[in-house]
Formats: sequence, structure tokens, C-alpha cells
Amino acid sequence: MPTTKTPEALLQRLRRGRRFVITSHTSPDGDAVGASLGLARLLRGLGKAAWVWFHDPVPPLFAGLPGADRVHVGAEVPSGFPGDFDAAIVLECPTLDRTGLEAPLGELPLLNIDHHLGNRLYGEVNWVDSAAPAVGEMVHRLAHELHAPFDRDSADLLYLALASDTGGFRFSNTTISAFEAAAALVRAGASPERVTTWLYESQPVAALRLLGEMLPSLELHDDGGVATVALTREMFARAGAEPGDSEGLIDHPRSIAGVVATALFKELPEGRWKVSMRSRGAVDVEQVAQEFGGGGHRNAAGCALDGPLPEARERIVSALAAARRTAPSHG
Ligand SMILES: [Mn+2]
Repeated sequence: MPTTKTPEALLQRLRRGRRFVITSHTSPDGDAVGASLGLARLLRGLGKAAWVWFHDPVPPLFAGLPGADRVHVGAEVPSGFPGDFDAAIVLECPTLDRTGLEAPLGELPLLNIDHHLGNRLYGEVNWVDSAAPAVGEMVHRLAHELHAPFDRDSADLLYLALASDTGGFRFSNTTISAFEAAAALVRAGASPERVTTWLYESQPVAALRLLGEMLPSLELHDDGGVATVALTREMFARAGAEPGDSEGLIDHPRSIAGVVATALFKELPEGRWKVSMRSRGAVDVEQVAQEFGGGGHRNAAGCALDGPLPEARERIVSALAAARRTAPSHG
């Protein structure tokens, strides 16, 4: 797969700038958190100031990562913003509004680094590589171009971004460059065992209770090829769970034999539902997400739509069934 070269304009901006704010999308996942914290460490290693600012808190699963306790969280701007910063680096966001911080961020020059198809190129500098397995892998390449010193923690953070976005090196984006970056990161001190513990063995008990709440909602459709699950706000309350505790729960319906497409419906305020979709092989959930105003990748995408749940479910299921039929390798 071809990958794009780091734009010279981006390297210049990063070499010349001294103070950066780094941000990513709402409900930050492993790639968003790992790539942001990793890039911040690498820039600090080059003698620059770098602050990570997320609209939403770091999910409990990632709270123990190096630097997670220093993330600035919320809609309120960090002190000295915007005058004290040279640029905002936006990671993993196809559109600026995915940050939840589009108004304040618009006051700074934007450096857009992403691997989503359909990125809107909203930055002053844009580096979009849809063949990259994770933004963490792009940050790894960037670090080499900048000759940034690697320590164990930054290697762990980028390895986590990569492991998270490839589903532990299982998904279709597990490319040669994913393994090459992983090897280089382990050489630089990353520990696959430590990262695996963070990713898969650091669950708050509420996350497991939430899984228990979710499983009875499982429905199979389209001759067992499509599976859907739902999480209501009541389920979150019963489990004592926070929004971030649902991270990774969509992998469970995906593990059923014969299932090629899944959707997780998460209740939002005002009767709306956030839909996360996953698929196998050529089944394109990005197209389905786009039909409903969302986006993502071929095998992982999301959107939001109005309830009530049975109607929302029916609309998504028929779109997924259609995607399944039009996919080249699944009948
Ligand atoms: Mn990603």
C-alpha cells in the first residue's frame, strides 16, 4: 500500500514552532490518546512545550498512561491560549468539529494529521495518509523525520496507538508498515506486554458490568450476518459506568461466527443514538455511516441518528444488509 510522505511544510512548522497544543476527537480512543500523548512527549524531547487538550476526558482504561494526568480536559481554553501557542496539531479528525473545540482552535494555525478517508483538509498544513494503520504510526514516522529522541514511554504510547487501531494486530489495517513500526517501537523500548495490560487488562469493574448489561440486547439479523447491540443511559447508570467504559464493547458481537457487520447503538441526550459500526473484509461500513452523515474507515465507522431505538436499528440494519450484498466477497 502506498503511504504519503511527511509534507515539508509540516516539518518546518514543527521545527520552527516552540509551543504547541495537541488535540484529537471527542470520546478519544487508543489511537487518539496514544498518538497525542506520544507526540507531546516527542516534541518536549526536542525542547518544545506541548500541551494535550481534549474536549472529553481520557477514558478510564487509559488513565494510567504516562502523561494522561496532565491532559487539559473540557471546553474551557488552557491558560495562555491562544497567544502562547504557535499552532494547534489536530490528530485523527476528518473534520475540525470532531474535536468539539472547533471555535477556539480556529484561532491558531492548524496542523491536520489524519488517516481517515474523506478528511476535509481544514488545516493550514494537511497530512492525510489513508493507508496508515494508525495516526500513531504517522507520528512515529514524523518523529524520525524530526530526529526526536525516543524514550520508553513515548515508544509505549505509539505502540499502544498502533495496537489499538489494528485491534491488537488483527484487523485489515495490520499492514507491513504496521509491523515495521511495531518492531521499531519495540526496539526503542516499547513493551508489548505492558501495552497489552493497559489495553485489555486495565478495565474498571464498571466496564465488565456494562458488558453484562449490553449482552441481553444482542440481536442477529440478515441470516446471522449482522449483529446489533444497544447501550441505554439506564444501563450505564445500573453498571455505574462512565461514557468511556463502553470502549471496545463492540468487539463482542463481532466475535460471533458468521457475523460480518455489527452496530452498537449508544443512547445520546434528546432521543438520539450514536452508532458505532464494524465489519469484516469488503463490507463497507464507511458508506453506511456516510448515508447518515457520519464517516470513518471501511471496517470501522460511526454516525448518529434519531430514535426511537427500534426504528434507528431497522434503518441501520437494512443499510448494513445492503452493504453486505454489494460487497464483492460476501454473498
Ligand atoms: Mn486511528
